Amino acid sequence: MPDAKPAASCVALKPLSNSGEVFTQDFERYKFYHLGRLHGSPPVYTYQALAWTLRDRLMSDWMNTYMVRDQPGKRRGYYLSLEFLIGRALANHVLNLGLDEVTREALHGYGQTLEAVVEEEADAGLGNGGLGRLAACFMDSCATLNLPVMGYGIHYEYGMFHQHIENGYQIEDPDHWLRDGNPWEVERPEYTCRVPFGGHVEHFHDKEGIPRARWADTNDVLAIPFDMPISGYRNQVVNTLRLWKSAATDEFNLDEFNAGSYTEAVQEKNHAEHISMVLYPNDASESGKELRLRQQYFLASASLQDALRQWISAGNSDLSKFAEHNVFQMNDTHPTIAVAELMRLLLDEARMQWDEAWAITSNCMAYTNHTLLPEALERWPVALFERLLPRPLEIIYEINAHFLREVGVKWPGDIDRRRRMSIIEEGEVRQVRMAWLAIVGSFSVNGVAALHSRLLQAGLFHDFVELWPGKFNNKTNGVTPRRWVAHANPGMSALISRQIGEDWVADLSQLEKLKPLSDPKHTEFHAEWRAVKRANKARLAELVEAECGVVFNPDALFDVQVKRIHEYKRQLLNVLHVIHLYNRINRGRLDGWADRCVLIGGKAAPGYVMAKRIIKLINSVAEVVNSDPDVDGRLKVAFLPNYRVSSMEIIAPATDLSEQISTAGKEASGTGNMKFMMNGAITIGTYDGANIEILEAVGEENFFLFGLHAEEVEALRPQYQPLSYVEKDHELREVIDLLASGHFNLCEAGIFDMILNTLLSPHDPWMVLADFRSYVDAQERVSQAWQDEAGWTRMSILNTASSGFFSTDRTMQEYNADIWKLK
Ligand code: 26Q
Repeated sequence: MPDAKPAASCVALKPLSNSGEVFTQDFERYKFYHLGRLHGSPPVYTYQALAWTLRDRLMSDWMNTYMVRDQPGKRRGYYLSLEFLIGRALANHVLNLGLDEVTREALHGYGQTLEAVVEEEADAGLGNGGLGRLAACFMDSCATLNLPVMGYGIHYEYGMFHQHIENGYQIEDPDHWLRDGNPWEVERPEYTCRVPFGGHVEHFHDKEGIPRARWADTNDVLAIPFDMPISGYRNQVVNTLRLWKSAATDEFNLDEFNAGSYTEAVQEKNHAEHISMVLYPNDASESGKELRLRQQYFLASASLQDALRQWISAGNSDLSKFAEHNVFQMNDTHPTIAVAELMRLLLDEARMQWDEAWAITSNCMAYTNHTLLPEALERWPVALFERLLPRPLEIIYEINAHFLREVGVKWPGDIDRRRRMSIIEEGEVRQVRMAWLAIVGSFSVNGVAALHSRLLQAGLFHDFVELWPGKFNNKTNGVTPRRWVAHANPGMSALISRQIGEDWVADLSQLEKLKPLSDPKHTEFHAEWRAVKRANKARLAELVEAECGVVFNPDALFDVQVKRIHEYKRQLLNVLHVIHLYNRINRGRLDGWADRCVLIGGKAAPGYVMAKRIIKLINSVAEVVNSDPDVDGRLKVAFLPNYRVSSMEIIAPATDLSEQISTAGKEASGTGNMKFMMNGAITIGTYDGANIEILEAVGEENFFLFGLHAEEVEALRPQYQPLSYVEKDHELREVIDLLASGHFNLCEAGIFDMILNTLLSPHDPWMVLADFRSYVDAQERVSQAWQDEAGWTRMSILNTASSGFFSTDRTMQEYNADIWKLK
């Protein structure tokens, strides 16, 4: 395939005019002359015309950024991820380009607001949760910091499913986010790659007598790239997120075709197109699914081929220098087949020798781990690998043989250690341990918060730390302040900018300057801070009423837990507290009461029965509480359906209390916790993940800490007796009794037995009841603190002011300083 000429020789593209007049003209040309829509047409066409108008304005910066990057000898980074949870793009580009006024002006003539038009864009939900959203925040910060980083992912036809609630139960609907087209993406068929699958391996000696392998009779799939622009904040940088779509080759199976089996021959085409059809909606490893392994290899192979092509097309001839100029950051183990794939490309295609290929591979791969749960560590059956990826499997065996030799030299005769560290797990079903492959093949391995990295190094990865202590490091997560403050919270942003100027948007540490204003003597600032929060709460209340039919009072405490539904995240603990509050109302124990609106949202993996039942419980409790006249507005409970990026943009700015209540040692980091903090919410949380760093940044007096610490959890586990807490604590007993009485499931007997049984089981891995008392006490401190308006406002301001560390700008600077070393 002919390559586009190295862009270095091109002339810089001239930017289009951003004058109001030209912008409006262009917008009208798209709306009327391109889309053929008149006044009064559905608003989605206004969105499309506006998106095209903006994309044109990104194009010159995009091309120019590309040209600057595409020079020989420049070092580049690639972020490999099966997920990019981007959300909407329009308002983000408007903010980054500084085109707010111009955009509003263009819309004004048509009686439409930017706020309304923005709602027409579908969320690009190409991710499950934290890990996928982190990748999107990283891309944003890399562009803002002018770091030459390209994202590689999959162009899923269907993103994260839509969730709706029927009779309290989660129902999943497909998310066809591309239905109305995607105005941002640019298809680049000229960079199509071929990805091999199946077949078998033939061994031979080449002309120099060197043993070589040929992967033969493969069923190839085409990978077609779709590029999404990633704009930096007001810096003329536009990076690229390249998403691969699978397609069949035009080579029909001729035998079948000639035998008259036209449909069978075409079926293969179908098979190929399935690879990029749908995102797997699990946020924990669900091993053994063939299509998922296909997706992983598809992404790894296409991206590496593309990076090698870029390297050569930029004018570099000597592959031996590849690792000096290229680095791949692997987002969890999902793309780590890349280690074997780069070896294959260097050995079989570039005809390198093993040692040289290994030196390159192991010097340009880096791996980020996002979980401590051993059951979530990816393992693939060797038999599946053998059938799908016979050549990469051979290479993995070879990598393992070299590696185990090294282990043998360091610990001669230590058979048990060899068994533990082997990339191949022996047993009834032999399996490839993807995390071990990632560690062995990478020069850097990091966790995502201080505690998480420490626990990884002391536990799961300990053998490897002993072998290569220098490889392991921590990179505490962050979130982008552009989306999560500047865009999501315009009221607070304007207030902050009036006090300290606008520079905080690209340098969040400047929020520190707000600290003096937290003193209640700044009555005016305090009042404005509260007014902004009040308005944001009114906006969320509208959403909750529209979506759930529940009326929230903006003057009550907004107590929010939004995240994937998972037992370790302990939405159940939250529900137990709600039931406890309900009991207090019914028994008239209203001393020190604070009115609360409890909002819970999140998706359950479709196959995760317990998570789905927890959703049902939340809805059932909400129904009972909200319809009980004795509650009389003191307590409201709602489950917000279809929680996604765009809902968090409304939720975070409106939250008073951020629920981060995982069993200590189980949440690797959390990132929702950071979005809430930036927006002035106060955290009620366990000593887990990045909560710890949040607490250290803001101070213990501005954080509601409760619960066992990670070491205490593990020490208690062998003798955990949940019934003993029920016996000792009459308020807990009241809660359990009410739940067991069937009060919340009068028409559906027994549906919550599975929940009661795990809560009361000594084997409950999440030890919910162990933290009940401590949680309820912390919630009581919350209620007291809420009633001191000035004190609460002070805490709120201090949370925002202390959140600078949690910008992904800082995270990306650390990745770059310690791992990537890009200019
Ligand atoms: C694996 C195999 C097959 C199918 C699905 C998966 C899969 C998909 C997604 C496994 C895990 C995930 C996502 C994990 C995740 O989101 N982890 C979160 O990462 C955040 C960013 O680092 C952390 O803040 C959270 O603590 C962590 O739970």
